[in-house]
Amino acid sequence: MFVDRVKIHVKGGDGGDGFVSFYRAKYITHGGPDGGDGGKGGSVIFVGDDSMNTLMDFRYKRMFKAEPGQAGAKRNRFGKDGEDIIIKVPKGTVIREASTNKIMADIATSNEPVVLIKGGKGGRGNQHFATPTRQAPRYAEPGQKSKEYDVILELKLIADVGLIGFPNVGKSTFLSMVTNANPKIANYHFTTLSPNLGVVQLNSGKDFVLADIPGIVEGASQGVGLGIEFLRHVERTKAFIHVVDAAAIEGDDPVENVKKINNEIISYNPELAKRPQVIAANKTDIPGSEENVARLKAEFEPQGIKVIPISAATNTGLNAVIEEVRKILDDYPDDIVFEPEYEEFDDVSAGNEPYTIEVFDGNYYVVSGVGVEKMMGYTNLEDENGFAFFQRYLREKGIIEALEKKGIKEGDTVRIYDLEFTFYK
Ligand SMILES: Nc1nc2c(ncn2[C@@H]2O[C@H](COP(=O)(O)OP(=O)(O)OP(=O)(O)O)[C@@H](O)[C@H]2O)c(=O)[nH]1
Ligand SMILES: [Mg+2]
Repeated sequence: MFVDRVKIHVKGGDGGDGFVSFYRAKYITHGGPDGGDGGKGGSVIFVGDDSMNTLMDFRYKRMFKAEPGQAGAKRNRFGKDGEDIIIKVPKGTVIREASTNKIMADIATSNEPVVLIKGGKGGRGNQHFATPTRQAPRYAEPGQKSKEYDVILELKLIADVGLIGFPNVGKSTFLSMVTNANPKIANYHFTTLSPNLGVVQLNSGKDFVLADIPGIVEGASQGVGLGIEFLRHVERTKAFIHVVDAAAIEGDDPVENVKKINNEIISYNPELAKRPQVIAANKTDIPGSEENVARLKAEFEPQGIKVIPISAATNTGLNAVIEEVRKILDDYPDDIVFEPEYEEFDDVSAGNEPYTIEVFDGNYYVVSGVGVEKMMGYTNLEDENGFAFFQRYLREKGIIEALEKKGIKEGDTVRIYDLEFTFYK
């Protein structure tokens, strides 16, 4: 079975919490802080695998979690790092965030692993928070939370050229004649039930991959039939061979048929209008097809689309089509890769990020939350202006007010991730 779209759940490992403890031994009553750091959480990593052709493996297993980091422990012991989870997918798999449908990554051609979700950092133990005035800190950093998402995996086959056209026009016959593929061929619609790939081998060594895209009918882009399931596979192809039945065996008009298929493709994805195509006017071994070939030429050649009469069944004219397509590919050397559209903080609607304030010893205030952490990443706190900017942010977000409600006084300490400062009005 050809499975090319699945929804799965992925979760990064949270960082382990830092630990609060104090050195204890016989005769030593007030030992220094010795709470160890938490371990780093595991990351969610995707890698393209040449031996996979479908997403079938994901039909039964849908939860993928990296291991969390372990908490630190007394006597400066570190928590163990969580293991990464490595998810193998066929090359050509696009990963989308399910609720926004935005592209997070494209596991296209590279063999490099892609980190989709980073594991959370481990929190630091209380030994890091001792200062001359605070020798027994009862604060340790919590582990950083990682993220989790529902994602959609979508396989977009990696083929250079797509064979498109109505059912029964001879696409599979074409594929079988010019490549090593061995598809089923029969005189009825929907003989081919899933996309097929074949390699066109050329003496020049400039081989290319050809995909037979079945199932495109009128309305396919709106979900009629199975066509929409297969349309995604034309998105990476750099050119189309548009096969049409020039003998009009089924009585419909070849010129209209070409227009209908092109409309479906463009309404599926308007970008596809830019892909060059060659029209392969097939079944010209059948008498009476000359007139339709002439009509196709009159209609499409003025638009710059070549019409080449062929007979796939008798292997006539196929080389001319291949040569024409090879020329087009020479002008489009790069693979089509989908750029990520999803930003890590997209899920946080600006302005109402939640934050938390914890109070230790009545004078040590710890602020945390994804919004503040992000803001700190944006600001250069070493710089005076940067620090003023950050203070303004705290005021505007109501964090200063919230600290005051919790009872903060002048001279108390505020800690926000790596930043520690004394509170003054
Ligand atoms: N006379 C003639 N018949 C052909 C030619 N090419 C294909 N056919 C016949 O047309 C019918 C359909 O061919 P297929 O290659 O299965 O067509 P397809 O476009 O792959 O069809 P689906 O998989 O159903 O979408 C078969 O009976 C073929 O033998 C040709 O050049 N001349
Ligand atoms: Mg077929």
